[in-house]
Amino acid sequence: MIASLHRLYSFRRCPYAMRARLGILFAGLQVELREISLKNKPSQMLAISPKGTVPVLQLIDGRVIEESQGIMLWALQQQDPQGLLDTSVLQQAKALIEKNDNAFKPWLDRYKYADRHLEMTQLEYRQGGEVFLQALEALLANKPFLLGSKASVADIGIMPFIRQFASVDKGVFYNLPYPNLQQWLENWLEHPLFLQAMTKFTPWLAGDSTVTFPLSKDLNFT
Ligand SMILES: N[C@@H](CCC(=O)N[C@@H](CS)C(=O)NCC(=O)O)C(=O)O
Repeated sequence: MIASLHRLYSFRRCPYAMRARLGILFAGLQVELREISLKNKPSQMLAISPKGTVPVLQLIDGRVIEESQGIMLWALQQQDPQGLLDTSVLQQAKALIEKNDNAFKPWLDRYKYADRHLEMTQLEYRQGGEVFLQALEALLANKPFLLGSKASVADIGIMPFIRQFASVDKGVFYNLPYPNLQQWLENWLEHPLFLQAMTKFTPWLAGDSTVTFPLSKDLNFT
């Protein structure tokens, strides 16, 4: 019998939900997972978060965190064995995540769905997004992670979006002059906690038995 757990509404392919799941994994927490389908959002999720986006975390005490950054930070504030919230880089990390969400993401969406945004060409959208890629490339010039020699919340908060940018056209991405960023992305794609964050779950239906994330067999005791 599983004691009461915080409950995460998530969608596997959503980059915002990925950063929330990465936060939970790096914190070494376990939550109840409700995988959703964006086309058929559960009424239980909409009741606690009417804006209808994932991820949403419902805490045991009833509080609801309905922004991915908030979930990531909350998880790592509970425990942070790898120091992703290192105070020496935290403000810089938050600023970089804001840039990702507010400046880069709109270019990414238009690059990905250029056929729905005919005001500019796909190349122009890609180049708009590359301004952020260039900034990341410069940060990675002399260190393995965005803000130093170890991972910070900036890496896990931004990585899912760079993955999505690369996936629009991998041939194009890997031919861009950003070798440090390409290597950084490759390293993250192979990271055991990222692989764990991408575990497949079938969408939750009322009455299903509790599913945990990570699955108990995958819990890390390191
Ligand atoms: N600002 C939100 C954005 C989350 C978001 O936009 N998630 C997308 C999926 S990637 C979503 O749920 N969209 C609602 C929909 O497509 O109906 C956050 O950081 O959590």
